[in-house]
Amino acid sequence: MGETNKQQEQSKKIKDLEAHYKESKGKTMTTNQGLKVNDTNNSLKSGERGSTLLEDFLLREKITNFDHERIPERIVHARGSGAHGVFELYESMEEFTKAGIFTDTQRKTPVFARFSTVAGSKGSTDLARDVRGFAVKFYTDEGTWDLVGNNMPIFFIQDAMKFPDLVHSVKPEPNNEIPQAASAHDTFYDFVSHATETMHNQIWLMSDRGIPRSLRMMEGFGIHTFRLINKEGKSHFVKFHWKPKLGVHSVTWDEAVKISGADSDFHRRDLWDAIDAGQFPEWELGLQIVPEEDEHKYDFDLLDPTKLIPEEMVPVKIVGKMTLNRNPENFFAETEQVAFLPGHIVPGIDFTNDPLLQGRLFSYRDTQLSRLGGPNFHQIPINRPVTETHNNQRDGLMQTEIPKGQTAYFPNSIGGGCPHLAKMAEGGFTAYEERIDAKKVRTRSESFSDHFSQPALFYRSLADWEQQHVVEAYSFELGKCKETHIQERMLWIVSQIDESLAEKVAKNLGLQVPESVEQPINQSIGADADVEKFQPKAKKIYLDQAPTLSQANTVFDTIATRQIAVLAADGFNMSDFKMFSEALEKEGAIVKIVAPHGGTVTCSEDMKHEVSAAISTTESVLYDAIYIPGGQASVDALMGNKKFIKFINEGFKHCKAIAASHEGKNLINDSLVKNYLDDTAVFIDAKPNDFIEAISKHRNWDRLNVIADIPV
Ligand code: HDE
Repeated sequence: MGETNKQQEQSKKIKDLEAHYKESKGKTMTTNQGLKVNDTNNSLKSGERGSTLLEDFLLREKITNFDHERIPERIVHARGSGAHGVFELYESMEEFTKAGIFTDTQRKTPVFARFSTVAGSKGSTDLARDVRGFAVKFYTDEGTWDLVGNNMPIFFIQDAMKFPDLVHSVKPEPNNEIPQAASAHDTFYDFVSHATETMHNQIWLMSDRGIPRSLRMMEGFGIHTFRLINKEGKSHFVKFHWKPKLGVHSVTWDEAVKISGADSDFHRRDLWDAIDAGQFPEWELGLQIVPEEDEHKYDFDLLDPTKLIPEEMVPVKIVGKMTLNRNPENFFAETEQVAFLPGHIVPGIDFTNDPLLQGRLFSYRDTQLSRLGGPNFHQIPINRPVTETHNNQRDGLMQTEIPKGQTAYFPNSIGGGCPHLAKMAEGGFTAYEERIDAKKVRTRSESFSDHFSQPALFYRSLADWEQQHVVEAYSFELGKCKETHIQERMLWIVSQIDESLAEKVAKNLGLQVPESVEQPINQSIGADADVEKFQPKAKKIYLDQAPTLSQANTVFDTIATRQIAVLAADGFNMSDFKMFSEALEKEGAIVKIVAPHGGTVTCSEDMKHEVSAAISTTESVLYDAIYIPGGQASVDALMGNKKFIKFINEGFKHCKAIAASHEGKNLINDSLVKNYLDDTAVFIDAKPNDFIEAISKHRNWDRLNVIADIPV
């Protein structure tokens, strides 16, 4: 289906937005009151060299507007990137839900997605080790549904009450506002080491999931258990999963650090460029459905947001696809002003008593009131539902609608009883009638007390290279802590997940794993809580391994949108270049010439080719693979610039595929790669297909075991 058709399908929201777009091309400049402006360069003065006059309303309007351009950044998830798209359903799920979005396969539901880092400020780097937000606003015919999730299937804490503590601990420390966008500091590990419920999300954060290759290559999760409600009012538990068509891939920490310097907008740019080029990112939506009767069947509590349901126990049923096909017109108006509320659900979807979810239902509306300035934030174009809205809520800051009529209350007769209520049969929302019979208590359920079985399952399920990355991540993060008692406390806690993991990290820190620590958890429960109930227990093994948790088992069948650096200078061999670039581009990869200088380079057939980046302005970490075509003059020129050698060594160290043709191998022979020519992702005078196959594997992680000696 072509782009134009797809865009027509999401036309409801686009049309709505179009009513608000403003195009200044060909227009005369005016003030906000519509006055035509004759001079916007000079203020009104008492004489050519005199002081500025209070009378100057043009200056005042321009400057006051500017003075108020910023709104408070989000307290968490401040840095984000958004895009428009469409959701299409593959098959009706009416057995489980009456939600139109899950029953009407003809429907193309417009969506707006926003991806974010959590801890950093709005201007921080994309490649911080962090959880990523994965929030999707579905503009459905029954009202807006916001699925506000993350790229990891579990959360740090079990109760909303602890969220401010968690966030205060990970944010820059309050005395000196250091460090920015980083969990590697004392306050974070002080907090998490006292609240062991955090350990599951904590170890996911230490894994490669914390440093994605692309926002387009991450999974998304609703995390909480929600409910689906069908026409008969029957409820099923559900967890929501987004599966990227490009697979789940990450960079290495060394790359993440370097990307942050080379291009701190790496993820934002990658998303924008892919959509701009028509290579629309796609995710399939999957449901993990559990019958109500099975609520207590598992070794963990479905209401505990620090637990996932392994796909090996309850498979994910793929039900539809989201395609992001349109970049925003204006970052502030759309990506910054979009307001997601987990409380935005539609008939057929409902909440559970997950105590974290329950707290979120309050927090998000509350935060928008100060972030977006008042109760009318739903009238901002990006937040407007595609359905009509009518109620008796009135006035407030920035009311942009003009409600007509004499009545703003219900019930009424003067207004003809309008707006009237909707029966359930007409789509009226009613909350799921859950039976409640309980005491009012301030406590934690004992069924939430197992903090280590799932982190251990996660670690056991990782491939060797993934485990090695976790060791390195813990060594880095704890190594950055200054307080030895916090490092030791963490080592003991990590040993509860996996002893060998703790031993390896301890060795890197130059410390010992302690035999025990004081009060592992009681500060995180309650002064009078029965601490014994929450002490670490023997881990439950309900699965030996859950292979779906490992990125080693993701999709490896495409090189679409992969960035290939072609190292070339004047005189490069055109037939080599043509053979490789055509084969790569046929598979959807992006071929970019990296040359000793900017502008153009001339090939062996005397044609000029545009240079994508001069070597002085780019780094290997911005590419997925490297190709060096032949051509003596070209290769001689490359060999004269040591940065090309660094580029190759570094690409090799980061386990990327490297290919060279004819004289191109001389450059390889000048690099440290010459010692590893039998590597399965190094190709000398090979066919493009072998190279393509290696790129589709993302990285040759086996290389990690043999290349420790390459300094970069
Ligand atoms: Fe959020 N979270 N959160 N969160 N969250 C916010 O809302 C909050 C939680 C998530 O792109 C804030 O509009 C509390 C879990 C995403 O605009 C704030 C609790 C999950 C985004 C807030 C949580 C998330 C936010 C800041 C514990 C994954 C960005 C600005 C009860 C399921 C959405 C805003 C966007 C944003 C509060 C826990 C995901 C402060 C109190 C669990 C993706 O309201």
